[in-house]
Amino acid sequence: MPASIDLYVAGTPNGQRAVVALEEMGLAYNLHKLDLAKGDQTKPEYLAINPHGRIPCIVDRSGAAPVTVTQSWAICVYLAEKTGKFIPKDPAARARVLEWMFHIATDVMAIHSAHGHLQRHSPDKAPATIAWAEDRVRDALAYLDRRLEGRDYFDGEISIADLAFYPVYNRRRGLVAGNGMKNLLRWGAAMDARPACKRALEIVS
Ligand SMILES: N[C@@H](CCC(=O)N[C@@H](CS)C(=O)NCC(=O)O)C(=O)O
Repeated sequence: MPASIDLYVAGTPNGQRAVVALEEMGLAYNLHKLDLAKGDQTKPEYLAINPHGRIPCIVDRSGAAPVTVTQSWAICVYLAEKTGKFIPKDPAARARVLEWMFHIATDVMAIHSAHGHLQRHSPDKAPATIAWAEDRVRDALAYLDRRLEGRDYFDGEISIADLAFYPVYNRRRGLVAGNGMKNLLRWGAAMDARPACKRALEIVS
């Protein structure tokens, strides 16, 4: 019998984030891999599900009416609330987890993506611009490293903030190790040791 959640995804950090959440929360799902290079995300059948033509997207048919959620961060929050896992119930603790998750979603992810784009796709590959962006990524990671001093996770127990950052960390292992960010390395080793995290990166690599 098919699972009640359909996941539309590709092997990017944003896509992997949804897989990490589903795998860590132990939810069954039907995997639909899209080939972004071939433009699967622009086909009418996919645009009928997510008119923005982006991955990831889930459709949860477990309730009276289907629930469609786009935006990998919103998917993490939705699944955490659905399962009661990886998000605290106490409002103050919950606010701190969301604070860290949205810090990563905005301040970290924006420059991570921009740097990646400049490096791989910008026509002029201007060295000074790329160096500036890399420095900003390093600065963003260094702040996370400082946050993890004396802490196992971004706030309290492991939460969606940790799950959501893991695919970005996976792409930035070189920068983290190269700059001796020991707290992030310790955190990364703990995340790497989680079977669900490992599985997620293999499912959509
Ligand atoms: N903020 C969104 C970003 C979604 C997004 O841009 N997805 C990219 C892959 S990482 C995509 O679908 N790109 C296809 C395209 O731009 O045509 C999220 O976190 O889900």
